[in-house]
Amino acid sequence: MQNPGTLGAILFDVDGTLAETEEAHRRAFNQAFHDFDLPWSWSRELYGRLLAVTGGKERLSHYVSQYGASPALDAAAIADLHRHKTRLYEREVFEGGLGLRDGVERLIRSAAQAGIRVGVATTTTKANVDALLTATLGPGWDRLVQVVAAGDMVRAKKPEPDIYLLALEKLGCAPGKVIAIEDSRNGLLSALGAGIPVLVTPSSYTAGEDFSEAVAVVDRLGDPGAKSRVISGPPLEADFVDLGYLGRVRKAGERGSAA
Ligand code: XBP
Ligand code: MG
Repeated sequence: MQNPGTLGAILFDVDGTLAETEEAHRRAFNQAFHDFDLPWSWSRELYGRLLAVTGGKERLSHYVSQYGASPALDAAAIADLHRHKTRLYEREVFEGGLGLRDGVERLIRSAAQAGIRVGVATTTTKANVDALLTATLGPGWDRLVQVVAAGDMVRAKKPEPDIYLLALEKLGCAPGKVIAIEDSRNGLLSALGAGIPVLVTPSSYTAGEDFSEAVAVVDRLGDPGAKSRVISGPPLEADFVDLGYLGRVRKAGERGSAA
């Protein structure tokens, strides 16, 4: 194994980072609107704008209050609608439509072998994390991903730091020993707010966002045969992101925060 430095843990964001999930979320929202007889439909373009608000229930409330969507559902009706959306999303994930992005499974498995802990820190609902990880890594996924900080476990979602602070508490790890892997500016700000250096792998909805505070930005984590390209940050020694690279990014983040 390459030297990961003093890397204690890796925290992955879920939507857009573990997998390209947002089109499945959008389909589930639209199917839920149809099933609840709501005259709403979110296009890809509109959904891209709505993603500025993290969390499905918060996104629905924002749509009602800021876009004048009618009927003006109250919080209880939004919670009902969102529960149905979650069931639809889980079903789609279990039916097998989604795979992990390049390099995710490789990094998770090599971290387990190296004794580096792995967790997720996400605004999405916990049930969605269970579904995605069961469908992709199998029912024993919790031996590989030991910590889940998700959705309503905290009061304020990304870009606030709360979900990363909770993940750190569950890991029992200092922020300087951890690296976060994120795909969005909201996620980047959330991890930085908790003192964690960040590697960004932009996703289909977030390419083009401002990641200037990230220690590194790569187009993908990559795999043998799926070369990763560094957009900013330390150069890669291999063709793809490995534990050695994550260790160097964490160290560079330490120097950056001391500067
Ligand atoms: C991205 C999100 C989530 C999903 C929807 O989360 O903002 O809200 O779009 O999930 P992350 P829910 O990138 O932090 O994983 O409807 O379950 O909230
Ligand atoms: Mg994300």
